[in-house]
Amino acid sequence: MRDSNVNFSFLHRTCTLVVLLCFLHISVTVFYYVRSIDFKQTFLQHQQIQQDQRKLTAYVHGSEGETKPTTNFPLSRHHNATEKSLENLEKCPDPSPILVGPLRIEFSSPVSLENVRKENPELRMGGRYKPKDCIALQKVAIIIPFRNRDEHLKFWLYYLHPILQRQQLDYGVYVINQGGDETFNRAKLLNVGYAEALKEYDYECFVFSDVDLIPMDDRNTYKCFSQPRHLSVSMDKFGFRLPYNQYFGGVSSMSKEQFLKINGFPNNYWGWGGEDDDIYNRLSSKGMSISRPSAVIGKCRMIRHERDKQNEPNPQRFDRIAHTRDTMHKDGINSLQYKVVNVERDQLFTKITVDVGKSPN
Ligand code: UDH
Ligand code: NGS
Repeated sequence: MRDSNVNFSFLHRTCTLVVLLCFLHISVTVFYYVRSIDFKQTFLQHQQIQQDQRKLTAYVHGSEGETKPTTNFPLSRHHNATEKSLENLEKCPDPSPILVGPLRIEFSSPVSLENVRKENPELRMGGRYKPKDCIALQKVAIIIPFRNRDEHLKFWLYYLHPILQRQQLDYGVYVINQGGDETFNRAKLLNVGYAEALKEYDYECFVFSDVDLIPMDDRNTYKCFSQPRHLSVSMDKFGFRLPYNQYFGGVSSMSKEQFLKINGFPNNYWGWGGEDDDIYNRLSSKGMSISRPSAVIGKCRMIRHERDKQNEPNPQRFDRIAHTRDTMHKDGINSLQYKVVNVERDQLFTKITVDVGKSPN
């Protein structure tokens, strides 16, 4: 009897120990299981934050017109990440360190716009670009007066987009197409370009470029200076020199302030000639001087062409440029009237077709 009691007590203790051990084992297992879930969640959260920040950086570099990425993350976290990305961007160096200098420009083989689009993948709809890694020194609208010069425009886009990107500008290309077949009016189209570009973005600088002029050196930066700038100073067709000292045709740039100081450009020069001299007169009457690159950096090529239809020499031009000082305050950006007929947004440009009316004579 005593023996069986001892056996029972031994068995009881053994069982209690086994139960305790099992309990301990389960507790330890549960403890580690719970910890592993915790860790997994933290890891996933971390990954999600990183992803979120990446999206945000892309957004900061993206277009103003783009829709914001929608994420479910708290606003405060977004906010911090935005501040950080913007803080990290510094102003682009001036001059741009990625310029290459003299360029070979020729017009013998035709250009395919599809190739130009492929070769410039960083362009955004409307011919817009800004550098990814730094804040561009200037926001520049490039305005091209246009009608019926598609082949020239292809060369312009082919050569200029890579140059403008190397110049690290925050830019947009606006082709202002005169609709209808009335006499051409270059200066009025340039006024329209100024007004339309400003509706789209807070541009501070305006470059006015003929469609058939290509710079031969990318150090000729398409931006604005403390004085109005004449950029096409050394054209092949003039033997790489100025045709006369006051010449302001071809390609020029003006800040918004400079442009407004002269009340923009004249609207009443119908046909070829004189409007660029009128602009020169406006600038000099306001005490401004013309800034220019050197004859070496300012070299450019013109695509040879015949005189366009409906752009005959304007017989009134000499009389008009003799009276710029009297007329400039009532004829200019303050009296501009036109109708937008169509807007086409391509990866390489924004083409705005306008009705600018016709000459009263
Ligand atoms: N433009 C057009 N379409 C036209 C007329 C002018 O797009 O029908 C634009 C274009 O951007 C051009 C600019 O306006 O580059 C200036 O016009 P232009 O090229 O006619 O002026 P330019 O002084 O030539 O360069 C004048 C004609 C020269 C004829 C020479 C014949 N050998
Ligand atoms: C001047 C014209 C300008 C013109 C310049 C160059 O005579 O408008 O020639 O012309 N001024 C007048 O006619 C008053 S070009 O050789 O490029 O055709 O820009």
